[in-house]
Amino acid sequence: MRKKMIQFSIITIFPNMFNPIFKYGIIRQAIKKKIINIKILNLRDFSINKRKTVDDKIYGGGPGMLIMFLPLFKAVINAKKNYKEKSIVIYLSPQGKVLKHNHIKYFIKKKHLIFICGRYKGIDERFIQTQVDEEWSIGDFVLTGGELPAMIFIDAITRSIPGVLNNKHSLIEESFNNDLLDCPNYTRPKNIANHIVPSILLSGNHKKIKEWRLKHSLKNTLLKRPDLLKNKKNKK
Ligand code: 4GN
Repeated sequence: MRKKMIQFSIITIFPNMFNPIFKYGIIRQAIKKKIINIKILNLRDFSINKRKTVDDKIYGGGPGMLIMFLPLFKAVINAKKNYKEKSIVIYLSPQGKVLKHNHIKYFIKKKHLIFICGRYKGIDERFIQTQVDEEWSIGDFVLTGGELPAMIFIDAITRSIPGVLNNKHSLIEESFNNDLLDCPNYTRPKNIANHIVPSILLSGNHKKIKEWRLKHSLKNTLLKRPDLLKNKKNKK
């Protein structure tokens, strides 16, 4: 069990979008067990004008608005002030490094992750240059905001923290560890319209079951994601 919790801070103009991820399943339990803590900062609280806006027109013209430097800067100072542990400021954007399962072990070592959720056309470049430590992406597509990527980061990191998932083996044998997909899994009943659970899985022979699972993990990977096997070869 880890001694220190991971602190997540999120800077967003839509704080209520995050309510659902606190309330359900593994994340809810991890918060209850004080393995993680999540603090949401409403960027509008750090607005520098009376109308509480945080965006402005883009220099050089063109459609769309940009989030201003100063509200973001003030929000990050506030996020850092609340926790003395070393923090990393992460900007979520399609220009970031694309998250892969093997990056998660890097994040679970961190004490405090501050996620900046962009909206509109993004944020002032000077904030990225001077305040952001790392720019990350969840994949090669564009969303309306960084909120969903922040939730995905928090979900993927939290479930990998030792002590969060009850079953130690579920982390070792799941998809993507060792760059392989999971094998097919079955539960009751044994027979669904003559689709019968493979008999080895009912045999109780653990060695045979392990072999079957590895074989079908390889088969799944070869059929569905052959690119993962190529990665494996290149690494060695
Ligand atoms: C991140 C943010 C996609 C990702 C985003 C991603 C908000 N879309 N692939 N949308 O991780 C331009 C500036 C779009 C803000 C950004």
